[in-house]
Amino acid sequence: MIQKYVYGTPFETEAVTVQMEAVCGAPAYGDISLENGFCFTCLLDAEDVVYGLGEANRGINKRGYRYISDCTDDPEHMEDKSSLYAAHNFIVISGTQTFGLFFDYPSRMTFDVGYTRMNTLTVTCENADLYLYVIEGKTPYEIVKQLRRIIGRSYIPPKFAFGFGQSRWGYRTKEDYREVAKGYRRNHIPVDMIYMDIDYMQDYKDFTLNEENFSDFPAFVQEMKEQNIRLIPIIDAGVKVEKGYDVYEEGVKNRYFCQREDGSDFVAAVWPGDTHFPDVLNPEARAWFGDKYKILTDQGIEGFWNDMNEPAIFYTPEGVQRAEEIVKEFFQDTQGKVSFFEAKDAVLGLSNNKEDYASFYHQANGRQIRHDKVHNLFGYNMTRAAGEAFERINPEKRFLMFSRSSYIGMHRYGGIWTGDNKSWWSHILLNLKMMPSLNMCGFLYTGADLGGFGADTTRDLLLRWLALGVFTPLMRNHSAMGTRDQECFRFEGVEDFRHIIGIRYRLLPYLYSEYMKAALSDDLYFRPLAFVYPEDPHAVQVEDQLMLGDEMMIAPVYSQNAAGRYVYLPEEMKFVKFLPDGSLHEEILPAGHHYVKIALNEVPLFIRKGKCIPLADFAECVAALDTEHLTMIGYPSSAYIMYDDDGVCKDYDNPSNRRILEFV
Ligand code: MIG
Repeated sequence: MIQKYVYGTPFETEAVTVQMEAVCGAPAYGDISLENGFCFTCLLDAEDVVYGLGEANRGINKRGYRYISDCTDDPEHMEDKSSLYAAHNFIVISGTQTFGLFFDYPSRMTFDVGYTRMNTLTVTCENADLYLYVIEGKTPYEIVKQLRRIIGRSYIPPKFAFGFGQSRWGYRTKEDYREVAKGYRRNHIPVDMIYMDIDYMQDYKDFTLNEENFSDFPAFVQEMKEQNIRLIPIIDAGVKVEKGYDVYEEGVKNRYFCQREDGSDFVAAVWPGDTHFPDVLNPEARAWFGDKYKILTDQGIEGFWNDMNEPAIFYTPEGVQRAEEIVKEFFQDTQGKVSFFEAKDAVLGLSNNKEDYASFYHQANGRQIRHDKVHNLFGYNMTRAAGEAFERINPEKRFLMFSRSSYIGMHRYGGIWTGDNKSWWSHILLNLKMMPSLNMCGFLYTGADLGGFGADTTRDLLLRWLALGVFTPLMRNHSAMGTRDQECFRFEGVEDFRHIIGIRYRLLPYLYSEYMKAALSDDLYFRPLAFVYPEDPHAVQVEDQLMLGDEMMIAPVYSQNAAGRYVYLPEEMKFVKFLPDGSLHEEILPAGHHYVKIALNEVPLFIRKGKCIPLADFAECVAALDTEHLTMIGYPSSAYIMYDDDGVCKDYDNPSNRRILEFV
């Protein structure tokens, strides 16, 4: 059962798609105070577990820390960070009392999950203008499914998006792209997508191509497609201020950009230098911005990634002025009234500055609203702009779309990648832990930058991370400019990379099938073990293994120089290892703890008792996959219902999409 409560005058975020009447009175759980903004508190019993918060730091169980929903471009994902790129305000308390809470509030919100006081959950925000959805159910899993039912179906990408993608910030010319394509195809390492980062654009102008490097772009897109490789360009939030640039001119003329209080267009410096932000909260401006994607789809592009949409701000002219005064004062008199630290902070604080976010406005829901009051909705609505435009461009066809910033509701229009992680072993584990939480909030098409974005990767780190990426719907190797080359073919022993990525393709019929089943029934693709084994007291402790679909459990290796790892099996399972010679190691393991050996060039998985999964032959791209001739692995005398379709159209409910595969 779900009850909706209303406080003050909430902003309509359209996170929830089902019409519901708000009820009066106090929720059955916790206490609410409206004295100083909004404050929800409730007591937590010692054994209670708190799930949710989607893209957030730390564990699957969120207890013991403080998380702040405040979409931020911060590439340093250290353990002490409380805000990342997204705001997913859904939590489930599981224990003595089991209930879910979705706070539909588009600005900064703090979740103190036993941080200030170990036994207290406190959720606060500045303005008491929000909807609160209180969800009751027997188990956390049931509660999650109920939330999913009211927020609308998760985004479904085209099937090619389940292939492997290579990305790097710094590819500049056609030759750069050809070299990557060649590196993969010559080495027979499967690949389906190569991502285009900001350097493809002319002066970082959205929807343009560098004139010198990308003459006759449609022919180049075609050239890549002939190798079964799709180019996936990035789109940034800020539109460059430049006379004569049509997107800029149209936006200014039609008042489609966010404005300052005095009505002038707000200026934020990002990659292109000065930019204006399209007012994606205004439906008319959103439609206009979305239609711009057609400039690229008309040239054969079938997918995009939306970046910098927190929105990230390097600095503003006003901010520079503020900082300048402080710094000047400091330099004039280093012993005087401005301290060194104040001066330093004035410069470092130029980016993503609170004051800047409080100095521009949107035209939304028929009124003017200051950006900081709806800050967490920008990435959502930028991606919605694209998603709604794709429906106009070609309603029959699926496009690949994922975003950096997001809010619940955006899950209907695209997936997400988890932003600028590092080539750190701990970030493999963070990647793993985020996945089920993201699924709970509706984000199914997700993945991290495999190998790590910042810092130099190592061969073993990349291999281990890929062995997790095999299972994440978005499987992309991406790295930052200035870091060590990270394409798989740059390393010694390319056969190991071919093998591991090849396993992705061999498993793809199953992974795609489970993704589609999850999306079509508002279910989870990744589940914490405790969702599947609620009666098992050990399952809830496991944060480094996940259930994938109904048949599988995964347990990747995430420590350097480890020859294997410990796993916990809540029930008997079949341990399957894909060995580098193409054969399988299969072994039935009883319930309990085990140490399993897993070499760097092996991919482990576990099949649940009495279940089976299909396996395809190796293929170098999704188009070459033979989904007719599948081998079954797992427990004999079982069957699997496989979902499959053409991967392009939206004919999801066609009964012929489902067939029974028997493992005799
Ligand atoms: O300020 O486009 O998260 O994936 O490579 C950095 C360059 C901007 C941040 C994204 C990253 C991308 C990078 N972008």
